[in-house]
Parts: sequence; C-alpha cells; structure tokens
Amino acid sequence: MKPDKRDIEILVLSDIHLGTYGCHAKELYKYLKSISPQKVILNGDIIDIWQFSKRYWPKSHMRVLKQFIAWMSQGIEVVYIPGNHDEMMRRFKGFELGSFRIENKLSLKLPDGKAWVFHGDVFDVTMKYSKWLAKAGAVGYDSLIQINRLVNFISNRVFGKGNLSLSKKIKNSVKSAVKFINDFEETATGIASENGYTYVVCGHIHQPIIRDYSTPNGTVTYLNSGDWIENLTSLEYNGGKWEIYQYDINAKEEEEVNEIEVRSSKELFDELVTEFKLVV
Ligand SMILES: [Mn+2]
Repeated sequence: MKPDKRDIEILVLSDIHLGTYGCHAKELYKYLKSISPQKVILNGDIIDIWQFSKRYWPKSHMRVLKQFIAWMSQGIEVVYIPGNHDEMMRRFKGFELGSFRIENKLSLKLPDGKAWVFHGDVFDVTMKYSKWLAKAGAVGYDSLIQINRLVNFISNRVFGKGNLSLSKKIKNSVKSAVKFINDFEETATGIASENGYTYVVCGHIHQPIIRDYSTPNGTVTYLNSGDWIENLTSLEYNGGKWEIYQYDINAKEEEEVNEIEVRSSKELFDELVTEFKLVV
C-alpha cells in the first residue's frame, strides 16, 4: 500500500446510487483513492438498477466500480449486500469470486460484540408489525424480506401503487420524518438486541448516525452509513471504534469535463465481466 493512504479496518458504504444524476461519484472516487481498507462492505443501493433505463452512466461512475474491482484484485474482502434499488442482486446471494461475495446480510465478529449489517429496506413495510415481530423473536431477517416482497407484490399488482417506500414518507413532512427515523432505528435495534447483537449497521434511509439504545439485553449501537447523494458519508471501523466519515463538500474541486457515456446495461455488464476476468 502507498503510505499516504489512510488505513481502515472495515469500510461500510451504502446508497451510492451509481447511474443516477444525484450520485456524487467524483467525490466518492477521491475518497476511495485516499484510503486503504482491509474489508469493504457495500451495504445496498450501490448501483441504481431501478433508474438504469435512463441511461446515465458518466465515466466517474465506472471509475468507482473499477476501484472496487481493483480492491478485489488485491485480495481485499469485498461484500456486496443488495438493497432495494439493486434488489435483483439478491438472487445471487451466496455467490463468491475470490475475495468478493454477495450476501443478504452479514454478521461480523468484533472484539466487543457482534455487528449485524444489512441494507434496511425490509423495515419499510414491516415497521408497523416490527415491535411484536421483534418481541416474538421468531421471525428472522429472511422472513422479513419475504413479507416485504409479498406486501410490495400486493401493492403493485392489486392496488397498482408501486413499492411502499419509507424514503417517500420521510420527504413528506419533518414531523413524520422524525417519527419514521425513530421507528426505523428502534425497530432495527429491537431486533438486533433480540438476536444478541451489539451493533446494527444499516443504510437505506440516507441518515448517517451512530446512536446508542438501551435495550433489555444491554446497549445496542445503531449505525447508519448515510449516502452519496446528499450526505457523502461512510462508516469506518478502526481500533475497536466506529466513526462516521464525512466528505468535505466545500473542498475546491478542479473543473473536469463530465463525460457521459450512453450505454445499455448489457454493455456495462460485459465491461464489468471483462474487468472481473482480469482479476481472476
Ligand atoms: Mn434503499
């Protein structure tokens, strides 16, 4: 590793939304080039496949993906946890290639307890029931995904309303936003606590935070890695401590021509496969 790069034991990134206009890929790339992580967790909504039909794919977005692939080629562990915007990746859970793998959720053993890492969209439709689900302790994460899918299926097919989304609710009003964020955090910590976790690490709601919750089973710390649309944040774990990294948005950027490549998802896929072949 180059000595000028900052060492990080575990890096958690989520909600990058590559392929959308809002994504700050250039800033993210600059950040990625400045660090040297031992383990990388991509916690959902990394490539926005929902938006992909809009065919917005600047070079800076490809550079971010290539950096992840470069890390894999160096043997750095990279775990991809799909979110709701890249949900089709969920069917590949269990996929492994060198130091890269795809999982729905991750359980990390840290010196002071276990950390449970998942994107968090399962709570969008299960939140109302989550308190007793958490209490019952009988319903696991995978069941929550099934419930979420069923409810979205009914919402789509029967009522034609599209997927239920927490983020839309959040944008509606500040008052309800606070309530939903609190509900989200309480739901996550409640279920984590029931399952013996010390940390619960989510993304999805684009609200970077580290907050301790008292539960009947002791303190559970809720962490959210934020996003690369508005907050430009990540979670870094080092020497037994979690911290939120915040990109300095006011840092002067050199003007750069933002070359946009119009390409189909097949072309993109082919290019990534080629990159992969170089790695393996
Ligand atoms: Mn999401």
